[in-house]
Amino acid sequence: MIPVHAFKGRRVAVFGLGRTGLATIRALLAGGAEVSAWDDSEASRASAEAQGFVLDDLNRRDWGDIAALVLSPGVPLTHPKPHRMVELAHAVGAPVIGDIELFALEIAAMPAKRRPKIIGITGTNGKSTTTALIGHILREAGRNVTVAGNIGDAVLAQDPPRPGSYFVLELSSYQIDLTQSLQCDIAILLNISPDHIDRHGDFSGYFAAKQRLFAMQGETGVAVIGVDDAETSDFYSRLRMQRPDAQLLPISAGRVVPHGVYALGNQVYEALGVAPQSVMQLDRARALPGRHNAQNIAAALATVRMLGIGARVAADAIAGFGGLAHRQEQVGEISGVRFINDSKATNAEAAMQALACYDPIYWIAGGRPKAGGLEVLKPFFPRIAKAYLIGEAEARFARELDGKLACERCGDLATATAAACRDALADGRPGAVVLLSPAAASFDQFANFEARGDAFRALVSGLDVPVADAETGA
Ligand code: UMA
Repeated sequence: MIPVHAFKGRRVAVFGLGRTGLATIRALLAGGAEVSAWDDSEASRASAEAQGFVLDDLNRRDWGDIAALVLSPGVPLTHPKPHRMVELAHAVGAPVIGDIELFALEIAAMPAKRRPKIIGITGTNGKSTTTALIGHILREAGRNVTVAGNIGDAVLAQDPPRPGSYFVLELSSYQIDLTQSLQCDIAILLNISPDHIDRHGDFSGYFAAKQRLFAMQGETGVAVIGVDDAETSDFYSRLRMQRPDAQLLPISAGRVVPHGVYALGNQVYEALGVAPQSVMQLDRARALPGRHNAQNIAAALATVRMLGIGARVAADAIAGFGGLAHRQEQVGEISGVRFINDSKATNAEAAMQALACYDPIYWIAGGRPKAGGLEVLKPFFPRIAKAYLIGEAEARFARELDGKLACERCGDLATATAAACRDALADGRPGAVVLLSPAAASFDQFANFEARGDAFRALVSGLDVPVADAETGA
């Protein structure tokens, strides 16, 4: 845990008792602050109390002695409307901040030579993969690395930074909204498309949150920016004008970008001050297929090259990266048929990324359907040998796919996995994958997307395939 000393001797309100809130309470107490903590949910409060935390109903207490409110990122700050806690804090003039800000304050108070290097990654898609990939490359290069943030582990729950260490932080727009002074040595914006609009009011509010990561950077900070969207490309141009002396690196997954890193065809090139040079072949990165991953690779490569990692070391580390669980994660192979767990794809746009990567596909889809349907997936239908439908979405998906794709209504994941495996082995087509990329939420049959992916992994490892089938693919 990283003790936070900024509020030593003062009282801080902590609201939200999930991963962020509990780590924050521990860090503040260790740094000598007093804490009043609360949560709307009775279950969260009971769980915190069972772990020994002493709570204080922030709805009922006098806020006169509260020096700051630390809000968990999932609690509305401004939209659809500010949470009552935010209004209570505003009424007494207490700043509303997040755990990343507490981390930033702690780092800023350290002597310069003890400070870790901070790499902050944001964007709509690919944040977790890029964060994990940068962490992996740095580790492979022998650096001391901590990976934390939106990827799943609260930053304040990590071991304190050691001199010469690296903190690689995935930062959501919610977290950036609650951060005022984080100076990233390298800040990365991968891409932007409408997301979380409910929490930011509109697209410009959402994009503004992402841009603040760069506004907070010091003069020496490096910016790595994906220029494949019109909006991020404009942002890059504006930043270049505002900070003419700063190191700005454009990255692209499809076109040449001078002074940047880009993927073209099967190659990744860097043009960092000298003539462009090919750094690696994309198909070496087996766990990172597809154009979206080419963007993640380019961003990671640009970042680690700025940190002095050799091109060959970086390329070898990327090739050896195992990928993240539940995101196009290979969980088995039987007679050349690969089984891919993409349970994180809870909507059609996310499933599209995986469908673009394989051919032929035995596609397991369904769960609790979301608005929008499967229309955007139409260009990929020719790659799909057959769809195996499950969950609450079964009837709706079957109607949508009727006449366009061969479909089997399977009800549950176990039935779908067995049926898809049976057909893929029987067809024996080269390159075949059984792909769980549900294009729907998991909550109808599982606790969350992780539980659904874990169930798929277990089903694949327990597949009862007759030896003759497995050997001949017959
Ligand atoms: N709560 C209230 N009132 C509210 C809302 C929430 O009391 O109005 C309470 C809940 O009852 C619960 C607690 O707040 O007890 C949960 O807080 P939280 O939602 O902020 O969750 P944490 O466990 O602290 O996890 C957060 C991030 N969650 C969100 O941003 C929603 C995690 O990102 C992150 O991994 C973690 O901090 C560690 O940094 C998850 C996420 O879904 C993966 N992120 C979104 C995304 O990626 O799309 C942004």
